[in-house]
Amino acid sequence: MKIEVWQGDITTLAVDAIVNAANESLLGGGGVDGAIHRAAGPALLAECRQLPELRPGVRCPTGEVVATGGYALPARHVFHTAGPVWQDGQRHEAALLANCYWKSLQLAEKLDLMSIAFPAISCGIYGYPVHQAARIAATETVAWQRSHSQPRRIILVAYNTATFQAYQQALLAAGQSSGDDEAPAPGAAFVPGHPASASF
Ligand code: AR6
Repeated sequence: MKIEVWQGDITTLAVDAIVNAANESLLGGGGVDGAIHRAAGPALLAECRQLPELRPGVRCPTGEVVATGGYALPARHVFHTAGPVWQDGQRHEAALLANCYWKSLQLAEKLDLMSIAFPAISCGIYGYPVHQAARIAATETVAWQRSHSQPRRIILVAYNTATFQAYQQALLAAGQSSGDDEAPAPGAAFVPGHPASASF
Protein backbone atom coordinates (compact mmCIF):
# COMPACT_ATOMS: atom_id res chain seq x y z
CA MET A 1 0.00 0.00 0.00
CA LYS A 2 0.94 3.59 -0.50
CA ILE A 3 -0.11 6.73 1.26
CA GLU A 4 -3.17 8.04 -0.57
CA VAL A 5 -3.91 11.66 -1.38
CA TRP A 6 -7.50 12.74 -1.87
CA GLN A 7 -8.98 16.17 -2.46
CA GLY A 8 -12.32 16.98 -0.86
CA ASP A 9 -14.30 17.20 2.36
CA ILE A 10 -12.98 14.85 5.04
CA THR A 11 -16.40 14.64 6.70
CA THR A 12 -17.69 12.57 3.76
CA LEU A 13 -15.18 9.74 4.18
CA ALA A 14 -16.37 6.33 5.37
CA VAL A 15 -13.13 5.36 7.07
CA ASP A 16 -12.44 3.97 10.54
CA ALA A 17 -11.15 7.32 11.81
CA ILE A 18 -10.92 10.88 10.58
CA VAL A 19 -8.52 13.20 12.34
CA ASN A 20 -9.78 16.59 13.48
CA ALA A 21 -7.45 19.60 13.46
CA ALA A 22 -8.85 20.82 16.76
CA ASN A 23 -7.56 23.07 19.52
CA GLU A 24 -6.53 22.19 23.06
CA SER A 25 -10.02 22.80 24.48
CA LEU A 26 -11.72 20.28 22.14
CA LEU A 27 -14.83 22.43 22.31
CA GLY A 28 -15.05 23.12 18.58
CA GLY A 29 -14.00 25.97 16.34
CA GLY A 30 -13.83 26.94 12.68
CA GLY A 31 -12.23 25.26 9.66
CA VAL A 32 -12.28 21.47 9.54
CA ASP A 33 -13.14 21.34 13.26
CA GLY A 34 -16.36 23.26 12.62
CA ALA A 35 -17.17 21.08 9.61
CA ILE A 36 -16.66 17.88 11.61
CA HIS A 37 -18.85 19.05 14.48
CA ARG A 38 -21.60 20.15 12.09
CA ALA A 39 -21.56 16.83 10.26
CA ALA A 40 -21.29 14.71 13.41
CA GLY A 41 -24.11 16.50 15.23
CA PRO A 42 -24.31 17.79 18.81
CA ALA A 43 -23.51 14.44 20.43
CA LEU A 44 -19.87 14.92 19.42
CA LEU A 45 -19.56 18.16 21.38
CA ALA A 46 -21.36 16.52 24.31
CA GLU A 47 -18.74 13.74 24.38
CA CYS A 48 -15.90 16.26 24.09
CA ARG A 49 -17.27 18.22 27.06
CA GLN A 50 -17.15 15.04 29.14
CA LEU A 51 -13.45 14.48 28.48
CA PRO A 52 -11.24 15.36 31.43
CA GLU A 53 -9.44 18.71 31.52
CA LEU A 54 -5.73 18.16 32.13
CA ARG A 55 -5.33 21.86 32.90
CA PRO A 56 -8.02 24.50 32.86
CA GLY A 57 -9.37 24.59 29.30
CA VAL A 58 -6.98 21.88 28.05
CA ARG A 59 -8.36 18.47 27.15
CA CYS A 60 -5.73 17.74 24.49
CA PRO A 61 -2.27 19.34 24.75
CA THR A 62 -0.63 20.34 21.47
CA GLY A 63 0.76 17.29 19.69
CA GLU A 64 -1.48 14.84 21.54
CA VAL A 65 -4.55 12.93 20.31
CA VAL A 66 -7.91 12.04 21.90
CA ALA A 67 -10.52 9.72 20.35
CA THR A 68 -14.30 10.08 20.35
CA GLY A 69 -17.14 8.49 18.44
CA GLY A 70 -18.10 9.67 14.97
CA TYR A 71 -21.86 9.96 15.62
CA ALA A 72 -23.62 11.10 12.42
CA LEU A 73 -20.39 10.98 10.40
CA PRO A 74 -19.70 8.08 8.07
CA ALA A 75 -16.40 7.65 9.96
CA ARG A 76 -16.56 5.45 13.08
CA HIS A 77 -14.20 7.55 15.17
CA VAL A 78 -12.92 11.11 15.33
CA PHE A 79 -9.33 11.54 16.51
CA HIS A 80 -8.99 15.06 17.84
CA THR A 81 -5.49 16.47 17.75
CA ALA A 82 -4.24 19.96 18.47
CA GLY A 83 -1.62 21.03 15.96
CA PRO A 84 0.92 23.74 16.74
CA VAL A 85 0.23 27.38 15.94
CA TRP A 86 2.94 28.44 13.47
CA GLN A 87 5.14 31.16 14.95
CA ASP A 88 8.62 31.25 13.42
CA GLY A 89 9.56 27.59 13.08
CA GLN A 90 11.81 27.82 16.15
CA ARG A 91 9.17 26.87 18.75
CA HIS A 92 9.19 23.09 18.22
CA GLU A 93 6.43 23.41 15.62
CA ALA A 94 7.84 20.61 13.42
CA ALA A 95 8.21 18.10 16.27
CA LEU A 96 4.76 18.93 17.60
CA LEU A 97 3.17 18.53 14.17
CA ALA A 98 5.00 15.22 13.65
CA ASN A 99 3.57 14.05 16.97
CA CYS A 100 0.02 14.76 15.75
CA TYR A 101 0.54 12.31 12.88
CA TRP A 102 2.56 9.68 14.70
CA LYS A 103 0.37 9.57 17.81
CA SER A 104 -2.78 9.36 15.68
CA LEU A 105 -1.29 6.36 13.88
CA GLN A 106 -0.31 4.77 17.20
CA LEU A 107 -3.86 5.23 18.46
CA ALA A 108 -5.32 3.76 15.27
CA GLU A 109 -3.11 0.70 15.68
CA LYS A 110 -4.05 0.38 19.35
CA LEU A 111 -7.76 0.48 18.44
CA ASP A 112 -7.19 -2.09 15.68
CA LEU A 113 -8.32 0.29 12.93
CA MET A 114 -7.65 -0.32 9.26
CA SER A 115 -8.14 3.14 7.74
CA ILE A 116 -7.46 6.72 8.81
CA ALA A 117 -7.76 10.08 7.04
CA PHE A 118 -5.88 13.23 8.00
CA PRO A 119 -6.66 16.86 7.12
CA ALA A 120 -3.74 19.25 6.67
CA ILE A 121 -3.29 19.82 10.40
CA SER A 122 -2.25 23.40 11.31
CA CYS A 123 -2.35 24.57 7.68
CA GLY A 124 -5.42 26.79 8.00
CA ILE A 125 -6.13 29.07 10.93
CA TYR A 126 -2.88 27.99 12.65
CA GLY A 127 -0.82 29.25 9.70
CA TYR A 128 1.70 26.43 9.16
CA PRO A 129 3.41 26.82 5.75
CA VAL A 130 1.79 24.17 3.55
CA HIS A 131 4.92 22.74 1.93
CA GLN A 132 6.69 22.35 5.26
CA ALA A 133 3.63 20.74 6.82
CA ALA A 134 3.19 18.43 3.82
CA ARG A 135 6.79 17.28 4.20
CA ILE A 136 6.12 16.34 7.81
CA ALA A 137 2.84 14.58 6.97
CA ALA A 138 4.57 12.59 4.23
CA THR A 139 7.66 11.74 6.28
CA GLU A 140 5.67 10.51 9.26
CA THR A 141 3.07 8.52 7.34
CA VAL A 142 5.59 6.90 4.98
CA ALA A 143 7.83 5.97 7.93
CA TRP A 144 4.85 4.52 9.75
CA GLN A 145 3.69 2.46 6.81
CA ARG A 146 7.20 1.06 6.28
CA SER A 147 7.35 -0.21 9.83
CA HIS A 148 3.73 -1.13 10.66
CA SER A 149 1.01 -3.14 8.97
CA GLN A 150 -1.89 -1.22 10.49
CA PRO A 151 -3.73 1.02 9.73
CA ARG A 152 -3.42 -0.29 6.21
CA ARG A 153 -5.01 2.70 4.51
CA ILE A 154 -3.63 6.16 5.31
CA ILE A 155 -5.23 9.03 3.43
CA LEU A 156 -3.95 12.61 3.33
CA VAL A 157 -6.92 14.83 2.58
CA ALA A 158 -6.30 18.11 0.77
CA TYR A 159 -9.08 20.67 0.77
CA ASN A 160 -7.58 22.64 -2.09
CA THR A 161 -5.39 22.04 -5.12
CA ALA A 162 -2.29 23.70 -3.67
CA THR A 163 -2.34 21.31 -0.72
CA PHE A 164 -3.00 18.36 -3.03
CA GLN A 165 0.08 19.24 -5.07
CA ALA A 166 2.18 19.82 -1.96
CA TYR A 167 1.31 16.29 -0.79
CA GLN A 168 2.21 14.78 -4.15
CA GLN A 169 5.61 16.49 -4.09
CA ALA A 170 6.24 15.64 -0.46
CA LEU A 171 5.42 11.95 -0.95
CA LEU A 172 7.83 11.75 -3.85
CA ALA A 173 10.52 13.41 -1.73
CA ALA A 174 9.78 10.95 1.09
CA GLY A 175 10.60 8.11 -1.27
CA GLN A 176 7.14 7.09 -2.38
CA SER A 177 7.02 6.79 -6.16
CA SER A 178 3.93 7.81 -8.10
CA GLY A 179 1.91 5.38 -10.17
CA ASP A 180 -0.58 2.65 -9.41
CA ASP A 181 1.47 -0.39 -8.53
CA GLU A 182 -1.07 -2.14 -6.38
CA ALA A 183 -4.76 -2.94 -6.57
CA PRO A 184 -6.90 -0.98 -4.11
CA ALA A 185 -7.94 -2.77 -0.94
CA PRO A 186 -11.45 -4.24 -0.82
CA GLY A 187 -13.94 -1.51 0.03
CA ALA A 188 -11.50 1.17 -0.99
CA ALA A 189 -13.97 3.03 -3.18
CA PHE A 190 -15.27 5.42 -0.54
CA VAL A 191 -15.48 8.18 -3.15
CA PRO A 192 -16.04 6.38 -6.43
CA GLY A 193 -15.02 8.34 -9.44
CA HIS A 194 -14.00 11.48 -7.62
CA PRO A 195 -12.08 13.45 -10.24
CA ALA A 196 -9.33 14.57 -7.92
CA SER A 197 -8.85 11.22 -6.24
CA ALA A 198 -5.38 9.76 -6.51
CA SER A 199 -3.69 6.72 -5.08
CA PHE A 200 0.09 6.68 -4.94
N1 AR6 B 1 -12.21 18.74 4.87
C1 AR6 B 1 -10.86 18.66 4.72
N2 AR6 B 1 -10.02 19.68 4.99
C2 AR6 B 1 -10.58 20.83 5.40
C3 AR6 B 1 -11.97 21.00 5.59
C4 AR6 B 1 -12.81 19.89 5.30
N3 AR6 B 1 -14.11 19.95 5.45
N4 AR6 B 1 -12.20 22.27 6.02
C5 AR6 B 1 -11.00 22.88 6.08
N5 AR6 B 1 -10.03 22.03 5.70
P1 AR6 B 1 -7.99 24.49 9.94
P2 AR6 B 1 -5.74 24.45 11.84
C6 AR6 B 1 -8.57 22.24 5.64
O1 AR6 B 1 -8.04 25.97 9.96
O2 AR6 B 1 -4.94 25.30 10.96
C7 AR6 B 1 -10.16 25.60 14.34
O3 AR6 B 1 -10.88 26.72 14.77
C8 AR6 B 1 -8.07 23.65 5.54
O4 AR6 B 1 -8.15 24.13 4.20
O5 AR6 B 1 -9.27 23.75 9.99
O6 AR6 B 1 -5.11 23.23 12.45
C9 AR6 B 1 -9.74 24.70 15.52
O7 AR6 B 1 -10.73 24.69 16.53
C10 AR6 B 1 -6.63 23.49 6.00
O8 AR6 B 1 -5.83 23.03 4.92
O9 AR6 B 1 -7.10 23.90 11.17
C11 AR6 B 1 -8.47 25.36 15.97
O10 AR6 B 1 -8.73 26.46 16.83
C12 AR6 B 1 -6.72 22.36 7.03
O11 AR6 B 1 -8.01 21.77 6.85
C13 AR6 B 1 -7.85 25.85 14.69
O12 AR6 B 1 -8.93 26.03 13.77
C14 AR6 B 1 -6.59 22.80 8.48
O13 AR6 B 1 -7.18 24.09 8.63
C15 AR6 B 1 -6.93 24.84 14.12
O14 AR6 B 1 -6.28 25.40 13.00
